[in-house]
Amino acid sequence: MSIQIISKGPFDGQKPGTSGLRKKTRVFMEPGYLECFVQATLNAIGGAEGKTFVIGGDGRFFNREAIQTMLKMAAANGAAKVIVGQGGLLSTPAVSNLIRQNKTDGGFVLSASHNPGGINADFGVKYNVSNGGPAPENITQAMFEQTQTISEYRILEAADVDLSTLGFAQIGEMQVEIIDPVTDYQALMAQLFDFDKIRALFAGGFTMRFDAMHAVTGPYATAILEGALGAPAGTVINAVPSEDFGGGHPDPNPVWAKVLMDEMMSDTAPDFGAASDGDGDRNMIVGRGAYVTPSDSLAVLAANAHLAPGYKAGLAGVARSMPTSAASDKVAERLGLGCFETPTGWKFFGNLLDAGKVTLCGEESAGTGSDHVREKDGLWAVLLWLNILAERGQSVGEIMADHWATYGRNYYSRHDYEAVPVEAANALMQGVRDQLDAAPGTTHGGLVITSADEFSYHDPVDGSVSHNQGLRIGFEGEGRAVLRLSGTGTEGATLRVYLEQYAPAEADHGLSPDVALKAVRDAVLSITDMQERIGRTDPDVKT
Ligand code: VG1
Ligand code: CO
Repeated sequence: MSIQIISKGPFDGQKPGTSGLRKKTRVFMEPGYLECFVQATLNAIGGAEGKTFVIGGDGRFFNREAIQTMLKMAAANGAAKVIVGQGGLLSTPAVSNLIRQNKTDGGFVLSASHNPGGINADFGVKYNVSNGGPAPENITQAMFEQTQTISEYRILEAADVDLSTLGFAQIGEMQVEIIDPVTDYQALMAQLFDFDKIRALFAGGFTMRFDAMHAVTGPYATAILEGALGAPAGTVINAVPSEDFGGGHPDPNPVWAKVLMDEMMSDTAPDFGAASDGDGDRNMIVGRGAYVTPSDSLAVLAANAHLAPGYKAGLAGVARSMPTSAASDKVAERLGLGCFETPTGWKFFGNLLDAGKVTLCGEESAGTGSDHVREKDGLWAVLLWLNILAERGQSVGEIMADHWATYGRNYYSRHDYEAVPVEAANALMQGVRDQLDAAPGTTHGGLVITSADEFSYHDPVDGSVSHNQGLRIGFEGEGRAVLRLSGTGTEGATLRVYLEQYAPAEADHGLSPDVALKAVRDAVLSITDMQERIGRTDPDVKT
């Protein structure tokens, strides 16, 4: 076995986006591409000599090959040990947990999350640091600089490791430990939640459907829901991870999880429905006839988390990403909890969690999590909901109605415009940026603008500042619109428009979101000149 030092070839600088580096699978498969990005990452963290890592992925096409390459590179770079999930599988929250539990130096997740998988679809690599969370901005910046200057990568010429058998293997001087992907994660969940109470709920006839969307949560949900908690077989559907997620988008929202949504809105709906994404860090929550927006879910979890054993002492605070609705702020305000607004992307929650300033975090894109790991965690959110349902003995619909009657309702919707030509998307954003200063006091679509700015985040823990994190426009009557460009797309630009309208506790909470948000949407179409700028006003996906 010999270490090969291979020159970088045509690899160009690459900047990780909102959540790691995401590209077309064929790009990652080009000779040297994955290798250069991995080497740049190892260089950026000061090398791999003597270090320990966790590696696993969501099972998409190219997952196994990429892991073999990365193991040989870790060995050639002097790493002491790598922990890998059996079959190459690990969910993002499971990786975060394993990094923390084993005190490793970091870990890699191979996933493009909710993006589709396959040779003609997407692949991705995320690097997480020793606290278990996504690499913070100073590290992603160092990675980017390395990708621009890298001249060679190191790889061991060695046979592939058999990832199908649990136990230890050796590759050069490096030890590889192949572990069951579910065991440690399940043990953590059993500590946080009242499994006996949830088991009794199912034993009493409570029904549920969990759509794993052919992605990584299948084995986790089957073991925990149908195994440990005794839910009937068939509760978990699409439970076997497939390389192309059954040809769909493993994105847990009413559009991509339509089959589940249709069932939940039908006469034969089970009591509770949920879904999760490709790498298991997101969740969708839906009751019988009652879809719960991710922003509302965060607020309900914040108001009720103390009902679960892991949170019975109460919460230190709640953080939400800036585009997420202010529903959780209303809860924090009333309960006297810390309340934080961060840029999009889980990496911005890490410092707040490490400093003990917040216990729960959430994003409007269906990511919810707590200080139990340093990632969002889909199945965790589902189990917390189950624990709350078991304690309260009410339906999801009743819990939502009660929540709105207490805190008011933040009507909310995100409209995505996909594959917009990059120049047109940038021009639209710049057009709005140019109006920000003069906007307050002006009227658009019949609404008076009360505030307008571009969000900069000042991290209260380390003092770092992140600029250009989205355009915010506030309207009279607690309406709000946010505009930003996605950092995870792989084709053109994706423009995200986030619409919000608050209705106080005593107001009507039964409007359809489209109706409640019409005025804010009209204002956005006006201030962006959307038809002029991108030639359309109808979004591709509404969630
Ligand atoms: C999207 C979401 C964001 C999320 C990110 C990664 O980013 O909006 O909230 O953190 O995906 O999620 P963007 O830049 O496309 O809006 V995922 O599940 O990697 O893990
Ligand atoms: Co994800």
